[in-house]
Amino acid sequence: MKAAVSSVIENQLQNNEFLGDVLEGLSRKRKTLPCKYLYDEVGSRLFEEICDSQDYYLTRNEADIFTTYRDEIAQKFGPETLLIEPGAGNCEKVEELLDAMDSPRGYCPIDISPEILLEAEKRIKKSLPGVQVWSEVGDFSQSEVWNKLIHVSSRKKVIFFPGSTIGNFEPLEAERLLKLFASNLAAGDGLLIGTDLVKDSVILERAYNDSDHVTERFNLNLLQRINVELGANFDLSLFAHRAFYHPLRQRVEMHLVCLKNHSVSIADTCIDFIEGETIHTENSHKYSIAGFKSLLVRSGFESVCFWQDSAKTYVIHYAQAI
Ligand code: AVJ
Repeated sequence: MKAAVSSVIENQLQNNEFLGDVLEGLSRKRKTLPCKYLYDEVGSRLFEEICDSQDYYLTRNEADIFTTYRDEIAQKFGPETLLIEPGAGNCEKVEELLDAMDSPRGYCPIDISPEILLEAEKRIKKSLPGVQVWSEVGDFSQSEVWNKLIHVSSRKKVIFFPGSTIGNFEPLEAERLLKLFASNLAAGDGLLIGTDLVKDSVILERAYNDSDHVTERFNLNLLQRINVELGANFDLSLFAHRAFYHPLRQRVEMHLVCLKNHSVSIADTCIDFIEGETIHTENSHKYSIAGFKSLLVRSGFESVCFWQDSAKTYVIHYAQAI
């Protein structure tokens, strides 16, 4: 009974934060919504579908790197290393790596979706029964969830941050996040991080406008989520998915374009939308190798080495906390 009551309260607190963030973002002159809210249960599953799509090369090419260099990567870690994965999602990428590691101390996935974490934990315990798993539900960009992990002792820690998730953060935010990672590591602990390379805009734009329109559904699901969880009345047919590369900012921007003047009510607030204006829903920053190395250095790491796929579209960096 007690547990049920406290989970109801927890849900309300989370919804209040969600509502606050949504209203704040939509009351700006240039409307925006935090991209972390794209990844509810439906959104996380749609994102998995994006990763499987032909046009979205990132996941496939990153996986190539892990398949080719897993032993070399695991050797950099050494034995008895604890692997921590912020934003782990379905934890699919880690199995190969854990398998290649010499007596891993364990695995700590962190994610905001408890359903996805639970499923992944079950799968890992089955396929790698020797590996201890400690899952934490929470927002990895906040220090609270990291404090919960402090009790897990280890010889060495490596933070595993694949998938170009760092690209979601604007450069200063990325630096803040990497500093938060560094603050949870001792000198010599590692960071294994994937970044998408700057490249031809045609290839980039195709990756975020896939021909099966999964990215479109993923983007629009954010409005559906606001309808369901916050009782809003967004008409999804009045918004269109738009994603384009911005060369100066070195990022793909994802927006929802309003197709007709109208207003939407969310809780007790009415928000006006004008034809042609957009809600900015996500950024995916692209980095050169040198550009990312200098971000690592600014954030308290020293770059050790990096690996690339055969088509040189994508990079995995290994760095050490100083
Ligand atoms: C999960 C942030 C790496 O930016 O490429 C994919 C998310 N959004 N298609 C990315 C995403 C639309 C993805 N990241």
